[in-house]
Amino acid sequence: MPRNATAKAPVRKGQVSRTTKESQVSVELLLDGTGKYDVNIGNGFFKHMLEQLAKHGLMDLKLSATGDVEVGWHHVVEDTGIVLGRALRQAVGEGRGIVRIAHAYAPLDEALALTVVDLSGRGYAVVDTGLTHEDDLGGLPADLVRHFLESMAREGGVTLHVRMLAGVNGHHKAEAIFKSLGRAIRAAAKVDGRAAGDIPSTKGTIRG
Ligand SMILES: [Mn+2]
Repeated sequence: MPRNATAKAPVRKGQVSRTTKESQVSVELLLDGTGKYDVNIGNGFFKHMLEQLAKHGLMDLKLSATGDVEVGWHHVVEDTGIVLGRALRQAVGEGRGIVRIAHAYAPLDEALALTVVDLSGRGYAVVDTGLTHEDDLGGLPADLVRHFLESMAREGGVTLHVRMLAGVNGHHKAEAIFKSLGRAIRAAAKVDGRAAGDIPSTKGTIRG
């Protein structure tokens, strides 16, 4: 019998809370979930985006975020990216046996987004959302999508590349990004049985 054949796989979970003078954010993330979500963030559009991430990532996500929205959505959205990134990093852990590098295309009507992730422990982002100031994201400034992705990648130890390959409508473009991000993370975090629990790096660590 192979070693650990009867041992239960570890629960890959991240649980992080962060309170500052600008925001209070808490995240519970189950990597091997079924796409259930319970998202409480005052912005309806951004809630919709985070739900896409959970649903298409097959991650169970419990998230609540509040803050100084009287100055705009900047702090709450950025800080949500920070905490979600930390929770993801915690859930990935040593990354034993994971695929590590994966990509996903997601269309939404005329919009087509490509996301490539490397769960490398190296937080870096090159993000082209294709969004402009004219795009109507239900009260969310479009540039905060980029800021969120960059914050999440940095804190999550994720190397992230996002490209908008086609698109006209702002809502479609943003939603295509979050769907492709969810699917790319899902594919990268998947455990490949052939990797036999190895850490997927010749360096021996993806912990940065
Ligand atoms: Mn900022």
